[in-house]
Amino acid sequence: MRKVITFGTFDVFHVGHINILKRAREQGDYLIVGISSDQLNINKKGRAPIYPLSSRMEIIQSLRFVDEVFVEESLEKKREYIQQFDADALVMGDDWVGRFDEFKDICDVVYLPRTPSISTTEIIEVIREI
Ligand code: C2G
Repeated sequence: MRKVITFGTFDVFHVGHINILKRAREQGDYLIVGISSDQLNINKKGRAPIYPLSSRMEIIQSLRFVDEVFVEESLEKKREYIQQFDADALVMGDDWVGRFDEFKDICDVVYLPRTPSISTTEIIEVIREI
């Protein structure tokens, strides 16, 4: 069985998230998703997520092409998570291209094209202007 791991905040869930998770699952037989903790999102983006971790986890865990979810506490722990879950491939959107090449010694590293014209940041901005 080929295990795939991916990471993200998946805040204000949208079709771009669906697309990356579906395609990540197609890279193998079992998809594990590391979901950024609220504090990690504050560190990464300078603000708390709109949806708390528990809601983001519930949404992702409910998808038929996701097999397992866990909390991503730190960006620095990727190697540890890949090994802990025995992942054969790490999949990320191509906004992260090159950033995880250091893990090619323990698994395949695959960057998939992002879905154009949609992002959580843009959704928040549109709502703000209403
Ligand atoms: N994504 C996508 N298309 C979009 C928006 C997002 O393919 N239009 C992908 C991103 O490339 C990423 C995943 O969806 O692979 C999750 O995106 P975010 O929630 O924005 O994740 P991020 O906060 O960048 O966290 O350790 C890595 C980080 O935790 C990734």
